[in-house]
Amino acid sequence: MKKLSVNGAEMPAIGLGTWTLDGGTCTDLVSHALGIGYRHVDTAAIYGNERAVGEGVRRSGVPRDDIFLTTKVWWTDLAPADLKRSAAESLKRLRLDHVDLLLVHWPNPAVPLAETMDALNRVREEGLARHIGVSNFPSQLLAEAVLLSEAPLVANQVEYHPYLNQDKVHAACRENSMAMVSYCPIYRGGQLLGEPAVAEAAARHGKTPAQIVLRWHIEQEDVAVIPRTSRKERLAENADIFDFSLDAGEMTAISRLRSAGRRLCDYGFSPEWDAV
Ligand code: 1BO
Repeated sequence: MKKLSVNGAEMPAIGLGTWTLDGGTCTDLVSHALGIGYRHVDTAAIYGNERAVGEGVRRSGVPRDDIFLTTKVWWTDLAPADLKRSAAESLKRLRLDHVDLLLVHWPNPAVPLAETMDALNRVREEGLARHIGVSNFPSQLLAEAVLLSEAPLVANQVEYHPYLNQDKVHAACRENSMAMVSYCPIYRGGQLLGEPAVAEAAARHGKTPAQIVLRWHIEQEDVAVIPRTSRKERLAENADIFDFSLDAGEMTAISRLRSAGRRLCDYGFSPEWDAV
């Protein structure tokens, strides 16, 4: 499976997103995903499923060192003492001694970014996280976070799919040798998967429309993708995207859909997004 080398981290280009998964279903899916070759799993304190994810990791029997596991600190926990407590509690729920990547889940303008980045670095220094990064950071704020961090940041995880242009965030990630990790990578499925640019590429390659969209992500430099599914059969389908490639015309046709400018995850606490 393709890996991204980003600021000292080796991140598998496809991972299992676990947002909205919980309990036995989550444990089963994580364990099954690892059993069929996934080596990247994404969770967060706010998802409420870290216990189930940790159990899935153990049940899979895959050596811990072979797995790239990400968790995140919620935006209300960015003051230094809260961030350290949140990271320690995540590890306790996961029943692990470290994660591979610890992200600030969303920025919080009420807490000085310098303090948050310092706390994130201390947590890394203490060995609770091998690498650190951010999520939902627009390009300018990402540049500030990079300058404030002693250790290089390895990823900015953002909503990204063919209905949303993230060129500015992607460029900022690339300037800093970071991965851009796409969540909600196939939007809501449905309409996007029926778009002629996607459906026609699917017919040409003998792949499903979802596989075409996931491939569109990983064709882009230093982009990783974390599709979530609650269906086991979809796990194999989502990962079966490494035996074909999209040509420039197909990439352009799908990328043109980004003029739609649709964002699924926008909340009262969201930062000011990059203008397109
Ligand atoms: C509110 C959670 C967004 C994706 O991690």
